Amino acid sequence: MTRPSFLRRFLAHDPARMAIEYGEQSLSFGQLRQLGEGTAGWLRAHGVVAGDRVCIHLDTSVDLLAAHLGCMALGAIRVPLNVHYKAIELAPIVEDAAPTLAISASPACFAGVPTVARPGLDAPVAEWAGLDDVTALLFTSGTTGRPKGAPQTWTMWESNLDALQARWELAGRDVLWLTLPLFHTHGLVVGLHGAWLRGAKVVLRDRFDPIEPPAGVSHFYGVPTYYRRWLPLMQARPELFTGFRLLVSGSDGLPAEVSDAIFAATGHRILERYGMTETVMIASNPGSGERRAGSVGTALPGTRIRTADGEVQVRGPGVFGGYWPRADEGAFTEDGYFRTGDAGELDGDGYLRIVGRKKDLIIVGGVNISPAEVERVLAAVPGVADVGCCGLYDADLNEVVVAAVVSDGSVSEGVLQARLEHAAGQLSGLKRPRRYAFVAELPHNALGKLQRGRIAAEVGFVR
Ligand code: MLC
Ligand code: AMP
Repeated sequence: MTRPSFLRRFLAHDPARMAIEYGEQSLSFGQLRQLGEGTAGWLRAHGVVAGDRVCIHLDTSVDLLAAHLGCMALGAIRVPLNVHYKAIELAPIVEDAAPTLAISASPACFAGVPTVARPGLDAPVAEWAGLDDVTALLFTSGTTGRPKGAPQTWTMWESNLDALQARWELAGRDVLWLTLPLFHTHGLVVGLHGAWLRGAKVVLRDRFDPIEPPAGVSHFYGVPTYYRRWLPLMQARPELFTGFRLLVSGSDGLPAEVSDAIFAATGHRILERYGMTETVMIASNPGSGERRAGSVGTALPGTRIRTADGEVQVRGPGVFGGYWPRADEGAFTEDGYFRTGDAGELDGDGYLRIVGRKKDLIIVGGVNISPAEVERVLAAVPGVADVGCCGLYDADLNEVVVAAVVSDGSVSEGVLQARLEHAAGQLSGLKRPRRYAFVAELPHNALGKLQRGRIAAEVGFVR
């Protein structure tokens, strides 16, 4: 049986080697293996077979690890879901994922799908899966407002993580302090699976707080908001950060002033890298060598980057094969490059700078938000004639969502705002507009398409 090379390498780690520390609990690689085999037996007893999809809707916990490991051992496709999402945000994802089983404490979000609150153990499977195929289905915000499924294969992850880890000069002895959520590429793939590939220990925490790092950790990956929040402690007590060998930022641009302030306080130059759910990691600064603030570095080995009409386009072994279950015809160029929708500039040395977005996307605290999804919820509010959302600079979250609203005049602005806030309560916190502006009209082009890039300036949102 051909087992995915990633899995073979994971299973070959010394069983006695420490893999996970989570609060008082610790698990060696051998214990992870046992947990995977027993959970796979439990999944099998719940009717799951290789190739089925299983929604994992759990907070960071040993249960979440068990659910992933069980799917890995059985060869089921994991569909990790954002625990902050509310029912209307999960509905289209669950519909597309068509899972055999959901592991979630909120069965109401999974109508018609057998749902169990937590995974259990059963007679262990004897063999780990032999599929070298899709191992996870990650949903990412589509610019249309409907999330899109991006199938992830073992080979995509392995080739990409090998290239990334060589660039970062990572080793098995590293200890990663992982506080990112485990349902996005950053925490799940680069963080957790990156460590599982090379046999590194992960000290896991269920959320980031700008606190003193635990003793013995050497690596940390975060979104810019984490570094913004950590900066005051770094400035007050830089000695707490001397144990780190590498601090990485990604998922959104790290402002140069934050990077420079951290460098001045601690001597660490934060390593910036750039990636996407559809591509895993695309470009990175080096572990040693020149890290340029404001740049996301050069293409990873094996990956090709180009810019066309200012858009970053990418080809390489980490790039997925297409969305599922609905292909997006425009996702790739005719010659096979994936269109990222990010605006970038490459300099003569191949260093890439992300200078903006050509796609309608707002990134709040490292979380991608489709303005169209928010607008659809707000447009249904009685009294709204037109509505448009855009991102506005925020000194904590990098960007927040704001909404410009045209009233139909049937109620006062005060009543309309209260209705809008109530409706936005159907969405998870980061999607809810921070401000509303009532305007006479919104910018549309000749074809009637909303010009979101012009909203902030036209409605007088001050950056
Ligand atoms: C928090 N909320 C979220 C959320 N995190 N909503 C959607 N998605 C998330 N990930 C909501 C909560 O439910 C809550 O809503 C409100 O926001 C405030 O919650 P909080 O926990 O108090 O928020 P805060 O501490 O401010 O959290 C913000 C944050 C966190 C930035 C610390 O969002 C975070 O850890 N972000 C990291 C995201 C990430 O991993 N991105 C990687 C994407 S992969 P309510 O209803 O209770 O008010 C990618 C590819 C790549 O981009 O290159 O890496
Ligand atoms: P996601 O779809 O959640 O995987 O997010 C991918 C998007 O995050 C990219 O298309 C970029 O817009 C953004 N992104 C990721 N890393 C960076 C970075 N280092 N700098 C700027 N934007 C980034």
